[in-house]
Amino acid sequence: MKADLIVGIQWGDEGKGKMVDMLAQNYDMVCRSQGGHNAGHTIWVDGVRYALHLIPSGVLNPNAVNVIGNGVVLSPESIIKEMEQFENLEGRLFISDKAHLNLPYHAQIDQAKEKLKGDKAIGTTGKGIGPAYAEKIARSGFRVGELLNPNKLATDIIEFFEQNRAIFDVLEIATPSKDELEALLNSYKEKLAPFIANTTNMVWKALDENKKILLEGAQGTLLDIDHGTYPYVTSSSTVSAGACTGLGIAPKDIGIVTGIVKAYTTRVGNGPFPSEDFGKDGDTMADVGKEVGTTTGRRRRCGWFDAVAVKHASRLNGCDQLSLMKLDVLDGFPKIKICVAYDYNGERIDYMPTDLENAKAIYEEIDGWDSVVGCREFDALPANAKKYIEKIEELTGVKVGIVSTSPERADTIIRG
Ligand code: 2SA
Ligand code: MG
Repeated sequence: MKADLIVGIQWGDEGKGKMVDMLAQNYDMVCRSQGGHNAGHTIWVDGVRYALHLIPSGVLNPNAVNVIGNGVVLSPESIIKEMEQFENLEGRLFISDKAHLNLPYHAQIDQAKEKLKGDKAIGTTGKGIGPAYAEKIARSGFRVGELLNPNKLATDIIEFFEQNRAIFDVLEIATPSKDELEALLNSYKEKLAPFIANTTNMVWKALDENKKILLEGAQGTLLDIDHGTYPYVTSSSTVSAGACTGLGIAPKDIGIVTGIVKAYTTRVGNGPFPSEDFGKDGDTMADVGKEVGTTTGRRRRCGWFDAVAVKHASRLNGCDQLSLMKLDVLDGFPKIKICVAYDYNGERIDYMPTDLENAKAIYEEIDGWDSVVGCREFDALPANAKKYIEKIEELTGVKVGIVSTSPERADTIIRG
């Protein structure tokens, strides 16, 4: 059996949480392959709020096994706190021994570098994601498996600080004391050792045994380190191909790819965003859509649906279908704009240029609708909402297979 994949198509926060939570009920295994605790979503079950950052969403399905793959950067502190929300995780949660550690000094480096950049700052979550991946690529990082030998790891980390003394001095980051570091790493080992595993073999076995596997993407395609709006991106491969390297599976192991898109667009952090709306409409989207980051509490920038970007991202990921989220947030707008092309240095183009900051959105407008809240069948939607969805399909060339009409799990249209 092949593994199904959920991927964010815009700049993150598309509403993957709702979809993954819904779908996780039907899967035997749910895997994360990239990112770290910069990701975040909230899930409500029976009136209880769960905040997830690193633990895959399958944790709320007692029968699912959850895997954190080698492509993730793992903050022990963050995951230990997250784990406290759940009981009996042993045997249901596994962390790759090859995942890289995101340690407290990575967040210090991240924040110090952002400060030095001034108005050129990326607008990171400040969680140390970039520095942890930078060390991985520079081959000087530390991996989760090394937590099993905490005293040796402490020695190696202190040595790393000594080798990089000049850089740490500029960033005003002190070398941790050996005793404190050993105590910290020992406490991580105590909590995490039962969960550390060779997850690659586990995923292969599950594939061979025809288990149903869901691959859960974090952040979004336009934040991809290679294909996103560099340098205003995150530091991992957020596209579907990243799930292969981030878990150790082959491209042919991937089954249905569902791209999650919001019915409008949002972005947190800096960087180009051609269809951003700086007026009243953008504010309405932010208010009605409660567009505030779950990890950092930052207000998200808002704008119209960018069909050029979604078409581009759908191709990168090989999307079989799109899942259109938060359609209800557009309720009551008299006119709805949709970005159909860009004005790029005076020329009309229908593709995403590398220097997106030089692209200006060209819009088409359609008439709005009263309300889609609670619609559970395509035919129950107002005529203009149907037109909007069909327009998206026409412009992107991808079928909209799922439509979400409220935050409620049941308020979802699944089209046959
Ligand atoms: P980083 O911290 O190095 O990954 O930041 C680099 C850029 O990636 C963006 N980024 C995100 N964008 C949307 N959602 C994310 N997760 C949180 C959430 C964000 C939050 O789910 O709400 O709570 O603020 C996420 N993570 C990283 C980031 O804004 C930078 O543009
Ligand atoms: Mg989020």
